[in-house]
Amino acid sequence: MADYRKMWEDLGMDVKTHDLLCEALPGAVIEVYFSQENRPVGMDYFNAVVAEIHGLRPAELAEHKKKGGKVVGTFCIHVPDEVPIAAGAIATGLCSGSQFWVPGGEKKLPAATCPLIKASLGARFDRTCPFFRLADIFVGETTCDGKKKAWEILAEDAPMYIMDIPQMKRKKDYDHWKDEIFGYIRRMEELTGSTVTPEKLHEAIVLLNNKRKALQRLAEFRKLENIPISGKDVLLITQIAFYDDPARLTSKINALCDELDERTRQGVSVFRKGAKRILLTGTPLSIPNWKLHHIVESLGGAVVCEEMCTGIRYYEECVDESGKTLDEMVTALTERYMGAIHCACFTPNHERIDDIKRLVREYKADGVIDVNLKFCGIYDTEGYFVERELKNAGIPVLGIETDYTDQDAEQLKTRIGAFLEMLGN
Ligand code: BJ8
Repeated sequence: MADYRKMWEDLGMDVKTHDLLCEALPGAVIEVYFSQENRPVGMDYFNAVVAEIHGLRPAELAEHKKKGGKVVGTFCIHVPDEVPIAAGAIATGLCSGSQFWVPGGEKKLPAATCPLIKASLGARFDRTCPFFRLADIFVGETTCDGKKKAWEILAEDAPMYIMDIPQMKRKKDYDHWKDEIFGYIRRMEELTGSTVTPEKLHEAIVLLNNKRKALQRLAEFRKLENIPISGKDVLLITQIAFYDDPARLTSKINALCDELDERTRQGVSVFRKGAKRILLTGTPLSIPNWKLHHIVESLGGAVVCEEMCTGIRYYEECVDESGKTLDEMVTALTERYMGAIHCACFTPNHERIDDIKRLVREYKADGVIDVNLKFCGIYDTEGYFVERELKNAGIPVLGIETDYTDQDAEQLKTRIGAFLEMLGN
């Protein structure tokens, strides 16, 4: 494993944390979570990327900065990565999924804040995540109250740009989001000194659509009776897609899919026959949050789909590539980044429930687990409709609330185990 201590020092970070991660990550991550038998060989790349998450990709970002390039950190899938890419910057997802950063966040935020927000602030203020040190600017959005206020605190320590996402999806809301995307283009041009031309924006749209298409291809394998890859592996790949180089990642996913094609021809499944198929819906599962997939699949179930931002919402819809002018392209981005994402921050949000029902059919799910991160009020409240509508449609559903600690692992095992048993696992 490469030594990234020098880079950590240069970034003003705690080298002891670096050593701790070096020791803990490969052991804890690969051996505990990803040591299933019969894993596709194509997962080796993703293992390496996650095992060296504290250095491998950050070193590439540092290199880009040395050459005068900029790095843009984002927290939400409503924010179009095409814009910084078209301006010559690197866009990287920053949502944090580990308890490791939460106590740092609690120094600044009320304890009754969702762990995703606390971990994000903790990672920045405690100087324990290189991505949070390498970003030249953070792009926040006004999706939920916790985030809105957290951005004000983060702005005391780092340059922030805030995008105002509407709460409804009326014509004037689309117009507003389009204006916001134009504002984002101007801010990125100012940051990088490069103009976002129609040619560059088109290139960025195609680049990211290719990533989406590769992820869509991967998801198709989960619809099969014999599923050649675990849900945990697909989740890991999706999480890595938020920060890895998009062109390289696309080729690695496609290479893995070629291997999965061959497995499919041979009828290989990583699950035992009759494993109950579970769809997860709810709040995002940011890296390295694999808790629920690990529990479901260790108990003999198969996670076949995530109706989440770290799942189908991230890649199911492509951006229309037919636009010729900047205005047409920004309209296409508006449609994709507002119209096609059914986050609980919108009211009403019945499209999300329609999506879940459709995905249950497409992925032949036997049951749904509605996951809520503790203190996320909007998803928790929307759970009322989600669970009622699924029950009315005859779809078994289990609602759970969790955080990043392992304190509830035993309780979750019992509840999820009982749910799988009820489904006939
Ligand atoms: S589009 S889900 S990535 S906002 S879990 S921070 S909502 S209190 S993450 Fe999200 Fe964009 Fe929506 Fe997706 Fe707030 Fe809830 Fe925490 Fe959340």
